[in-house]
Amino acid sequence: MKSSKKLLFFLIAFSFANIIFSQNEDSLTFHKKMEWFKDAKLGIFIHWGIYSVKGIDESWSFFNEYLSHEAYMKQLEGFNAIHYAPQKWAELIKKSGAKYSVITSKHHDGVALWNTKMNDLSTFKKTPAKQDVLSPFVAALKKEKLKVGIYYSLIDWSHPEYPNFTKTQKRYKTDSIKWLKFKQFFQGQLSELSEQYNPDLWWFDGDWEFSAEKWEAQKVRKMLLNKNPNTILNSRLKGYGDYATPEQGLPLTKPKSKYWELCMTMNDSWGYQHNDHNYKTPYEVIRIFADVIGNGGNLLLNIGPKADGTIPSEQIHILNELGKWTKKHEEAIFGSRTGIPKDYFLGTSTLSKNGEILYLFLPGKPNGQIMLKGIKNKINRIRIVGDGTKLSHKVTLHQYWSTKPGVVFIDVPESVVDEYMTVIAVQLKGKIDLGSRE
Ligand code: FHN
Repeated sequence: MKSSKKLLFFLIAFSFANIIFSQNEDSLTFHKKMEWFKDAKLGIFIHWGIYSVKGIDESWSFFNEYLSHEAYMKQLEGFNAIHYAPQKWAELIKKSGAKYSVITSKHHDGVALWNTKMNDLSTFKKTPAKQDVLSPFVAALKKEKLKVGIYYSLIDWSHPEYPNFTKTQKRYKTDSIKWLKFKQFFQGQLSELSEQYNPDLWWFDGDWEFSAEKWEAQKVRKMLLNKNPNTILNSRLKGYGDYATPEQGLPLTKPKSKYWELCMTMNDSWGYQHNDHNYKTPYEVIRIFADVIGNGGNLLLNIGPKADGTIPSEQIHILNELGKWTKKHEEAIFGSRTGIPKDYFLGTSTLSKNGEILYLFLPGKPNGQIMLKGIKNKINRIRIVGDGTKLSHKVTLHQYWSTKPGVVFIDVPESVVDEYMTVIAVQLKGKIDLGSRE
């Protein structure tokens, strides 16, 4: 082959390899960045703002014109945070087993919880709290070695240069000057948050009101990743995010996105609402949490502190009960991976990262033997997680001449059952090998 042809061949081969390598390197870098999030399984969401003063819907109450914007903003006068104890919050979150927390830095009402220099609408400048309540909480999370998530609403229905105001009133339809000024404002706030807090995770909200182009979503992503290439962005940046964020609804099947997080309230409200007593029980929260991790997701469980900075006792109770259960069963939860299809075990399951331990989640009081099908591996041991008790089992419907794996029946004595959810560890010989579904 002539040398010119050799050179051309080499250049084409090199550039092709480079694209593949860089793409692989991009995807390798991306999945490495997501590793802590994939392992974390549990985060605590915090909706804290002036809406806790009256105990009304965050931002939506004036957008939906249940009360005037003026009446809504009067709540600024009641936000005093006199009992705010960020270190105690962080310790409570850590005790729940959560590995990260996401706090509202600014909701759609435009009230910043940090001392933003971009405008005067903040807890620091406009409330009796007279403090930047964000910074001490971020510091407390870092002290507890928890990952920091910052929630930021792209929508700002209070901002004079934001087009939308309430469901029937718009400030303007099209005004390039005003929109340019608003973009400079919100991107300036993001830059402040990025510089001051360098969060591990950005939880955008409100992207639905405009297009990716209008939000300059690609530029925003680039700006944040330039500051910290390892930071993670949720899906609510119009397609420029890293993971899916189903909300207030349990996905019936495993979401398509490799990384996903269900955000959920403990009662029916994001912020503190004294009239909302419809709390999920610890059992219901644990049951939902197990279902989420069995499908490879994270649960972002929300709390809504009061205007004085105290966390409602019902919410503390749920966090404490959840913490007892996650502590006991941590090996089956944190760092686990998606479980096996329901054809093989009719319930929630997870797998250890190396695939050699199958965890079966048994809600409430198991009724009789547990049945497991289609596992080709030899079973070395079956035990109760968090207690070590060995369980007896039998393999039946397995002929020596057949390649069909048998059916495993596991005895679960009453004495080892957990008050919320019992977890069984099935230790396999080698990485799990599922027989065919036929
Ligand atoms: O409009 C908000 C709502 O107030 C709340 O903050 C939730 C939390 O995920 N996000 C938006 C609705 O999807």
